[in-house]
Amino acid sequence: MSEVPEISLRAVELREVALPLVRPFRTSFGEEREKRAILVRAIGDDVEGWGECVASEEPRYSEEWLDGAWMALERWIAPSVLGGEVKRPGHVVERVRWIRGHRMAKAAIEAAVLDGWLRKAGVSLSDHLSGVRDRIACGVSVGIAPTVEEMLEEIRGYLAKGYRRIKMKIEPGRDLGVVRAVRGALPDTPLSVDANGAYTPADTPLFEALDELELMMIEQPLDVEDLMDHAGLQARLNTPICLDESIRSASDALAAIRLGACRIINIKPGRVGGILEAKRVHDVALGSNVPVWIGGMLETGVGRAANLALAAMPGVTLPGDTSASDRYFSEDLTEPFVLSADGTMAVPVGPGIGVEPLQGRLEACTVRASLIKP
Ligand code: NPG
Repeated sequence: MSEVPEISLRAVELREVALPLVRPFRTSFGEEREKRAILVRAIGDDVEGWGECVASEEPRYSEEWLDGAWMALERWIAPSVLGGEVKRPGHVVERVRWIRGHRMAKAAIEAAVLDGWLRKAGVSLSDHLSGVRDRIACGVSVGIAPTVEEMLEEIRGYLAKGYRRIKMKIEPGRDLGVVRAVRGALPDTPLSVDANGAYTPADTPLFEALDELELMMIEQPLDVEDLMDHAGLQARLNTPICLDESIRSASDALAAIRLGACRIINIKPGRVGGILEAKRVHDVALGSNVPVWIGGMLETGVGRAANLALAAMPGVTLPGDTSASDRYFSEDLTEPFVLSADGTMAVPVGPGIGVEPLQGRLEACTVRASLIKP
């Protein structure tokens, strides 16, 4: 960036939004029927920026949950950010460093300040992250369905739209049989599975059986804390293990790679505490020739736009859970993101994340709001 702009942050607005999902999303953690998210608006003197907090309603995916993130933002994070000068996005990280954890909440405010700062500079997030592509390949994540037939019907619908990879959620009892049936019906489709940490090393024979099914990857088979066990399992499998929940920072990524705990990494900015840390995870992986892809947390258009910009980075060589708006919502909060028939989506080119919530939609979806001033 030739000229470094500065912003002067005046206030932070939080909004909780609720949007019905087009179909329930079931994982090994449970089922979601509605998307609830906290949107953060960074209000500067002459510019505004938006970020989305991906904490779910219940602390199942990680320790964070929506109401806890709201409290952390309101009580600690926003006041810390507003308590001193924030002129650049890097200042946000410095100001909240004393607060332990709460990565998803911190990431949302960093994203909002980064968006405002880039809007002022007239630079897109993708350019800021040294993105190398203007369209990205998209995959789709398929929740656990009551029957194989229903799962296959949903998968065929996504393939007809052009999605380039299908990720199936698995849980104990709904795993090998379903995956075998889908692989049998779709021998050439790029398939992966995601266990969200639902298994233990005692399930190694199950993974050895899945290893025969030519999957692109097995995502987060074991517990979030078990890097050593993942290394032991990876040594027994040809299929790459992809880590998601276990990678909470660039330093976790380095440790996992050095231990041989994974051969692929899923990057989610919320999980690692921000877009800037997500870029560091990418850089660590690229330096070790470990492919990465951008995950998804059922984001509205605000979070999705940032994910698409991240997906333009050079090391993101696998299709992500960066699906089109209509996979989640009949009406998004922003102008919808649309999949092309070739299974790609355009990276936003406007300044910052390149999109904003539509005012009417935002008002209609808001369930609570809070304005935090210094
Ligand atoms: O397409 O945004 C999407 C969803 C992708 O499967 C997906 N996300 O474990 O990665 C995951 C899962 C998830 C969703 C986790 C919501 C937590 C909350």
